Amino acid sequence: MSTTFTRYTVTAALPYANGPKHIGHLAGAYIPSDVYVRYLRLTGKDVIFVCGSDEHGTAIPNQALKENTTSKAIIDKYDALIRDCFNKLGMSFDIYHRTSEPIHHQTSQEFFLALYNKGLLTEEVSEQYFDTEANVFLADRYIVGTCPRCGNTNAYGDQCENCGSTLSPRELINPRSTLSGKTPVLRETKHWYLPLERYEPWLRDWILKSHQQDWKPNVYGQCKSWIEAGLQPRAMTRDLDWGIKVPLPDAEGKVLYVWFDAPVGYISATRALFEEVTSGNLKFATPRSDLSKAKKEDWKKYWQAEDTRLIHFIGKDNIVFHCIIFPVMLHTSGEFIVPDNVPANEFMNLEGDKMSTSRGWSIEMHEYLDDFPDKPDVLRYALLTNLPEAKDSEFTWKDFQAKNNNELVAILGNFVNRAVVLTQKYFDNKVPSQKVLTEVDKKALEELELYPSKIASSIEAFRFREATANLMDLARVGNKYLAETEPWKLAKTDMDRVGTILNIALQIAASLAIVTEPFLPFTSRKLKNMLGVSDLAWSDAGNGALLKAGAALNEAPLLFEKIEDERIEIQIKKLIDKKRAVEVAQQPAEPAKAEISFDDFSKMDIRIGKILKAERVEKSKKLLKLQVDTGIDVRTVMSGIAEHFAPEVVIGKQVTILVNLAPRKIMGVESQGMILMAADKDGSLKMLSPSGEVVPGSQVS
Ligand code: B3M
Ligand code: ZN
Repeated sequence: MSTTFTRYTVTAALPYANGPKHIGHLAGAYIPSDVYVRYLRLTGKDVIFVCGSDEHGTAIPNQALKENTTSKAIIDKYDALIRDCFNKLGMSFDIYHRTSEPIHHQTSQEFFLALYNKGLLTEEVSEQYFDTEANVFLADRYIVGTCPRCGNTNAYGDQCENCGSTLSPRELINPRSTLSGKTPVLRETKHWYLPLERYEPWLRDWILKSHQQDWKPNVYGQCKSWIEAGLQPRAMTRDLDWGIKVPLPDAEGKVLYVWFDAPVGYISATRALFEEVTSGNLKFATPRSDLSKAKKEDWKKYWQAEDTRLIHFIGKDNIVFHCIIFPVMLHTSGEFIVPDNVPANEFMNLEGDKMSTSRGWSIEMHEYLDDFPDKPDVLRYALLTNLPEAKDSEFTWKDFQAKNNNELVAILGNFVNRAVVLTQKYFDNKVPSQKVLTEVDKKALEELELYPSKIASSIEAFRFREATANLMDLARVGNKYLAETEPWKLAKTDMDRVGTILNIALQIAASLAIVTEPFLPFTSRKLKNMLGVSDLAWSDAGNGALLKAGAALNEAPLLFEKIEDERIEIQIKKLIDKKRAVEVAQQPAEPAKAEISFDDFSKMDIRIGKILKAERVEKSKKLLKLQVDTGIDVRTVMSGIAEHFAPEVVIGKQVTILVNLAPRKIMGVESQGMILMAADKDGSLKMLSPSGEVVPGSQVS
């Protein structure tokens, strides 16, 4: 398209505040968007970068149910966690907002009403499951029943976790409500729909015709198949008690669909940014460029002016929402621009398997930062060199280590270090001057000049992997130059020559300080400090005379440090342990045994006893020989708990004992009863002790 853009609105998908986010999310939307925006800022572009927590949808109350707390507590907890991680990883949002904020509720309701008042939404009554006891319509996740495909009796209304089928609540056999356990009834409910099918011609024209060339094939392909499959009306409201109220009189108990309100969140965040900047009260905003002359209403320019370039960074599971549903909303409202590009990434796998927080196979952002707090750039680099841009990619800890040791340390760090340390050694830490240039020098300077535009065009084409590779290649140019010229060998004979070489090496380092900024912002800052430069623009990169002769350099700490095998092995083990722990926790409970009568039960004489003595049994790993005061008598019990409890630990403990079990000979000793234990899912045993000391012989009933 021929539009010339004068400003940019860049968004990164709003993460659901229902749990921690993992490094796959970083690789999908966040690190690429941050590189892009940092680059735009360095080129002097007018750009805002907005993001925030997505705090609605059933994902939030679902998590509250799991953690036995409120939805509000969930969003507060995970918004804070995600916000903190993004910050530590250098995400340079102008604002990181929250969809629970009043300004967002207002913006979403206004948006909905605008469409409603123009008659752009259709009303439809349908039947949905209703829990007559809890008095609510049930979201898909609140209905369980038997899977029609595999017979799993605990399938959810939207999915069976046993066989992986996608389901709808009406397909479940014997549905029951998770709120009351009751069988739900079908009840009529009214919802408002966005008739997507009406926009098919517009979508065909806008996406299939106009963006065939510039959208990534994975994104374009998904849009095409959606459009070609035939678009359907999509409900924009839900029966739910968590979310933004539908602003209509006859919509009691209804909220906006989370995929209606969440993308509007980008607009609300922009409004909030300009409100905060103009009021001087910065709560969610950290404006990165000078907005001091901005007016409150300027947010409109970033969403309504045709010369604004809107770009959404997302993961592939969000394509339909950002390329079809939200654009239709924007377009049909008649007030907003639509995205010019949606450079969605595919998924990043982890050590040979899909990354998944719920299955425990993931590296959460905070887990990484806890273990490598001083290495945000190493993660950024490892992800950038491995982004799932065209197809799914894979993160492995070995690769992470190799990227750090063989590239960041051995190439970039090593080059910068040699240039700076030699300058300290021979030139009192001041930039030496360039004298006569040889062919090798000229070649190095020519290469230096080419790299920034090479990197820039990769970034502009959303090819961040390639851009990162180019960046490291520039450091390679520097290393090669030093290896060829060997200034350390000339120090005795030709100081002019040494000065010229180090000057050129330092010029390359200075350009690296600029071009690393979007990718490795923490490293870039260190490097700039070292070289005593600041406030450089992208256009300064490639300049072979950026550093002036005589300028003083600063302390030169190492930019990167080697990561030893041991640290990597710890991480791999941690991952395996975490997955195992989740599997254990998720094992379903054993099904109930056959029913018994009260008489059956009362035949058992269960008491509280006290262990007086405990000793190991020769030739047995499992048995402890116990003397137990049952209140009736003191008797011997052989108990298979030796692998779980040391004898000295159990002495003096009150335990639950079945006293009228027929005696049995075990390892030649008569055992006169049975100690009752709880077997945890991981196979460990726990004693059943009364919550307060009781008299031995007390009956359990
Ligand atoms: N929260 C889904 C996700 O995190 C959703 C994105 C909203 S972007 C407007 O994948
Ligand atoms: Zn199933």
